Amino acid sequence: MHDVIRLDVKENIHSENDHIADHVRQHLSEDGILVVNVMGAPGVGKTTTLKNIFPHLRKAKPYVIEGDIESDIDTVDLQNMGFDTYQINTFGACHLDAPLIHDAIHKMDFDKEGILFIENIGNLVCPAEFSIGEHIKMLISTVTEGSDKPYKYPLAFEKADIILINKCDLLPYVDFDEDFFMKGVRAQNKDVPVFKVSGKTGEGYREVAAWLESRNPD
Ligand SMILES: Nc1nc2c(ncn2[C@@H]2O[C@H](COP(=O)(O)OP(=O)(O)OP(=O)(O)O)[C@@H](O)[C@H]2O)c(=O)[nH]1
Ligand SMILES: [Mg+2]
Repeated sequence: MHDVIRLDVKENIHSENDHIADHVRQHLSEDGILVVNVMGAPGVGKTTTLKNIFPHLRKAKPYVIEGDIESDIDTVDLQNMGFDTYQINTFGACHLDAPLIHDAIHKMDFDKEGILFIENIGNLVCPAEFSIGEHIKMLISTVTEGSDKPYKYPLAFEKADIILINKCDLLPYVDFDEDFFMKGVRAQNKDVPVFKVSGKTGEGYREVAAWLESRNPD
């Protein structure tokens, strides 16, 4: 039988990631680029949200980094619409990290002040734990996911700077309890702004775009 040795680990396991994230944030701030980390479960409408926000941006040029485990479907879609989009594939990892974003931004050309939207891997757990150099964490939830998500996945809701409730066109067809959802959100995050949107009707995105454009990348 071997002796068990206890080791006190004093260094934060995220410290190297956070150091690179700070560098990414500072670098892009100096270029006048606001960085938005777009998070949410698979299929909540992250890419749909980007497509709907972009036409409402009055001054900021949109840039996109698409994070997927595999495939470039969303990137090809956005490039065909004329948006500067860079693909990252993690081939297994369930979230993006700061070193991946650091490499990506050095391959991109930021020719104008704007907003870099980083669509994280579809996942309501891991992305919330890693800083990737963002100024804003934008969490997308949907009425089809159910109103209990803030209670079951609290970290994502706690860390969000803005929350969108998407697919509101489907409210008549699903049992989404908005009061229960908002009670769960407020238990984690007292002040976060919450916007109801729909990629089907286009409602809500003008207000989201205006809110984003009112933020400073400092
Ligand atoms: N009815 C309805 N469908 C929506 C809405 N938003 C997105 N969808 C549909 O939901 C599906 C997923 O949308 P995406 O925008 O690809 O979702 P995503 O979060 O980017 O998905 P991943 O990148 O795979 O994680 C698509 O079939 C969309 O057309 C909405 O507001 N209402
Ligand atoms: Mg997508």
